[in-house]
Amino acid sequence: EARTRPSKSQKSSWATFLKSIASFSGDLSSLTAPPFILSPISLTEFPAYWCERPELFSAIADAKSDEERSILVLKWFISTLKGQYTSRNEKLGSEKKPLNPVLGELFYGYWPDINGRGQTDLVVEQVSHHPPITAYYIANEAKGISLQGHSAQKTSFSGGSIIVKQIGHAVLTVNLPGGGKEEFLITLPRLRIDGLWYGSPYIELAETSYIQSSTGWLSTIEYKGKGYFSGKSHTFKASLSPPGSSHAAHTYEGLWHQTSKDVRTGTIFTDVTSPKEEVTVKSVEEMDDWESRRLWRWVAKGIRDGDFETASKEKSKIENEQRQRRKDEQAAGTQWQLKHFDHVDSDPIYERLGKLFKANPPTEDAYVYRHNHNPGPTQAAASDL
Ligand code: CLR
Repeated sequence: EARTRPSKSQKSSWATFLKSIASFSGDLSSLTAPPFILSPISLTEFPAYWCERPELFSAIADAKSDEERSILVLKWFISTLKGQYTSRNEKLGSEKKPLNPVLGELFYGYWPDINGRGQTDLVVEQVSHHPPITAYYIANEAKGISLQGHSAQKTSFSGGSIIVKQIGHAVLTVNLPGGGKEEFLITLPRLRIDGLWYGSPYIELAETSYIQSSTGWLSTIEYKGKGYFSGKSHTFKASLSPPGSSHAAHTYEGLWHQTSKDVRTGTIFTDVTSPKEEVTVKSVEEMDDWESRRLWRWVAKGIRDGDFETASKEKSKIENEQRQRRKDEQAAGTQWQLKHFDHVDSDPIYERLGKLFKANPPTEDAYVYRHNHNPGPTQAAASDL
């Protein structure tokens, strides 16, 4: 639980790092950061944040109307934000630089079926290394709910903060009791990484994100930090409007990392002050060589033990192996085959639902989960990593 406070010698390496990000824009993952800011966790683990309150995810299936379904989706979404954006500060002392996944890196897990909520399964694959893109599929089959999405980032530096534009989107699909399905297009907020001067970075959310249902209901979520709506950090306001109307039927506001209220009734909307439920994974011994925790095992141990020499030696091994793999593929004229996802240049769901709220950009690519996957020949050689 020790809060990461940089020492004197760390301060000079931090200053050098800050200078390098100030004159940089694009892919932060490629910058070398000072050891004290390194996290032992790979970005492929992050999609698990979507389901750390599994009962809110499964509850979406029990909605009695389109309106109620949109309310429950918004409630679940807001309740994921604390985990997504503040959990490293709680666990590691500050926001840190995650391990940059290799192409083909995998992360699997599940949340068990408790009290009839159904089991929820998670599949994550690193689908690109340059630029880093992570694809995920989360499904509660018993309840007929799934979330498919991908995540990439564009970073820039402004006013002493790192600005992170999230690229990618998620689609939540709900099978309806009477047959048919409802889809929700979820766009992602912009992040600002503050606290850089003090060497203890943390995230603030900014601007607006949307959840557009195929029924027409639309949630518009506005994010503000210190000194805006309420003067507090991590503030949001959300409004939910019915099909074809811009007049809100419901508005909610509060702190996404604590509680929020229904503005009209004054009742509690979200409350994330109780503990969340981390994803269950196999032990490292049982994992495949491409699974994140096994792949990064010795690097992560080095970082955790403060043995950065071992960490960087082990990291170089992985990177060299990857470089060799790319060279071999080039020489053989072959291409890396994704294991669980198919890339599409333009996502028809994004285009169709994005139009309803004038999404910008009007079109985006997507990684579609391949239900009956057939591991390609490249994966057969995975054990020689
Ligand atoms: C990934 C997708 C998740 C939400 C999320 C949370 C934190 C973000 C991360 C995403 C992407 C990588 C990120 C990270 C915070 C810091 C880190 C932007 C969007 C960058 C690469 C590291 C910056 C280094 C500083 C801490 C100095 O759903």
